[in-house]
Amino acid sequence: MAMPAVVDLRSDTVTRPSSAMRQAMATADVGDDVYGEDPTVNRLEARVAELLGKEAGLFVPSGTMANQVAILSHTERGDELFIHRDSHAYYYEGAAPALWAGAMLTLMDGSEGLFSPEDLISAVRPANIHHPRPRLVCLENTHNRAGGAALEMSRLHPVIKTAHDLGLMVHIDGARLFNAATALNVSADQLVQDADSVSICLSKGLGAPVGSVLVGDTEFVHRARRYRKWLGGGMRQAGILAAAGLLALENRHRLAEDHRRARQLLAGLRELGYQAWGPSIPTNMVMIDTPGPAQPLVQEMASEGILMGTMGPQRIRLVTHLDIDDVGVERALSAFAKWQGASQDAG
Ligand code: TLP
Repeated sequence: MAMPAVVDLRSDTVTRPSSAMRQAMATADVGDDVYGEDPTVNRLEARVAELLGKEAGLFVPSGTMANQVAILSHTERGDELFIHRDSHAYYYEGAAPALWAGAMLTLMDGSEGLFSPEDLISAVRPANIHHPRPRLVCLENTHNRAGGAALEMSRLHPVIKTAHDLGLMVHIDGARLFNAATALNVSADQLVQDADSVSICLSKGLGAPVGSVLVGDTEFVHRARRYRKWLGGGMRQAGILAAAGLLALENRHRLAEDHRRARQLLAGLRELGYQAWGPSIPTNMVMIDTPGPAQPLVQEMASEGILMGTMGPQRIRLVTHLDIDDVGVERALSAFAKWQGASQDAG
């Protein structure tokens, strides 16, 4: 008998390209993108810039490279960058801002991955040769470690305005920006209208195999193009990947389905007695805090074909995406019920 397919809730990065996407990749019109001659890449860059209301775009291999190219393009060595301590560009990018940009990171606190304008004002020190030059604020929407929190404009705007008043630039890591826009019922361009640069990932909930796009004004993207080359991200017939990206953008219209399934998982887990939680405006993630180490539950679930990731020794993350259907949600919940039953019997 065929083994039932694995329900992979580790991340929305695990999706595999559909046959339509593979077909679009196979037939993509391509050229050498380092010469600026790949028509499909050019189309993708223009399309994302248009969707986000910015002048220009740059196709890069990953979300990490998009963030790092943005930081390089906004700063000079020794400049100061203000970022929440739970942000991806600090927490999960292997000290890259220090390695590439030589930036000094000042870590900020605040609920759901966002700090307050007041905290930013107190963190920025006056111009003085003793201090680094304050230069950039990095925000993240949705916020991954905050459980996929969608941050609404009324919360973002005061921070962005304060940053600008203080003479700082603002970059938004919008790896899952379309999830935020969907959950908040606003257009993505509205959500980022005040930001100086924004990156989005095509390879997360949108389902492309590879790729991110960084957008901003023409002059910024010109600088970014140079730094992308610097990091080895100048790709040649990258239209093969951009074709998948263009198709993936259409999947932004179905993200509400992933959010619905995440809500079902959350409700089901709570009913079973798990300490499951989501942020105030949830998207496609559910977190579970475990009373002891998370690993035994992760391993037990894996043996049932349900894969999950951790976000700390006692925290599990579940992410819904294109390849998780209603049956997958049911299968996950029955496996959780089985484990809960077994651990109650043991207790
Ligand atoms: N996030 C991954 C892991 O690295 C944690 C995931 O599974 O969620 N910004 C944000 C907000 C992200 O969540 C990620 C990836 C990135 C940037 C980096 O994207 P890639 O993996 O394309 O470099």
